[in-house]
Amino acid sequence: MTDFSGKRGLVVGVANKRSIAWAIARATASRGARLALTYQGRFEEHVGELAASLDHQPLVLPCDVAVDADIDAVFAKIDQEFGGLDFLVHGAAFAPREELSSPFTETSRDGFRTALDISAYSLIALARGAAPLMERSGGGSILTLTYLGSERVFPNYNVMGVAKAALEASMRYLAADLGPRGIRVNAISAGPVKTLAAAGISGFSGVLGVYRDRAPLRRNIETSEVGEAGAFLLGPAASGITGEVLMVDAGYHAVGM
Ligand code: NAD
Ligand code: 0WE
Repeated sequence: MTDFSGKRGLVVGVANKRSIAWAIARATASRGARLALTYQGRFEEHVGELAASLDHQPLVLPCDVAVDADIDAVFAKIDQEFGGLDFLVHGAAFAPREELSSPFTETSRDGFRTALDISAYSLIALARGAAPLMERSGGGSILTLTYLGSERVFPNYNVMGVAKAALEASMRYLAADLGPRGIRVNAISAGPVKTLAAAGISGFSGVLGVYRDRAPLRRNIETSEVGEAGAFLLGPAASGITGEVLMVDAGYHAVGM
């Protein structure tokens, strides 16, 4: 089992205990990592309570990933408190609600901009902030969360599918750019999980049911399984892996019918 003692990580995208980013935070913190958790304004209380439940008390910082000054402040604080950074988990995604229920052809310019800004560009901005701290620490590992809707059409996933395609391409370009500095960049493509982000999707139980019926493992995944795979990609066992999308979806992606 990977040891994260002495490792410092930043986790972006925890809203509550069901968040996939929280599962990755737990998997690394339970192996000794010291964490900084960021929250989006309205989740301050929830994230503060979760943070208090970890072994090593994490830094808890506000960060709206659409705001460059927020991102700058996060890395300034991490530099000051940790003096470096070993890993980054990116789990922020958002598209305006109406974009996930209207016909795709009705995607608005503003909805497209928001979805791509929050869900894809934010990885680039966070990687840029993290890179100098990681380089100073002798390298690092960056992990983002994606979904199969980047490659295949799922009803109503719409502009989020486009944003995830941009996110995965950004992940590969970052891997190429940061690899020479010892920084790896990867993604986990998770199967559907009933998180807060999913609760806002009408027909989500239907998606869970289709996966349960058709996935090779004949079940849905647990967030803890994404946590374990995340700890693998973030840790030394994955030292030769970068620019990769690891499917953690009970095998659903492999099936044609
Ligand atoms: P979640 O709601 O727990 O997490 C989404 C996070 O995005 C929240 O913490 C929210 O605060 C954050 N966020 C949104 N806008 C933000 C902003 N402007 N600034 C900062 N943070 C912002 O849901 P989740 O399912 O754990 O989602 C985490 C990631 O996993 C997302 O990238 C999502 O696309 C991906 N994913 C989810 C599923 C699923 O079925 N739940 C499947 C595959 C991939
Ligand atoms: O990435 C996601 C969903 C992300 C998301 C969710 C919301 C709901 C609330 C982004 N923006 C918003 N905006 C809101 O207002 N997933 C991978 C989960 C998901 O969403 C689907 C899925 C799956 C899986 C939508 C349709 C079909 C499948």
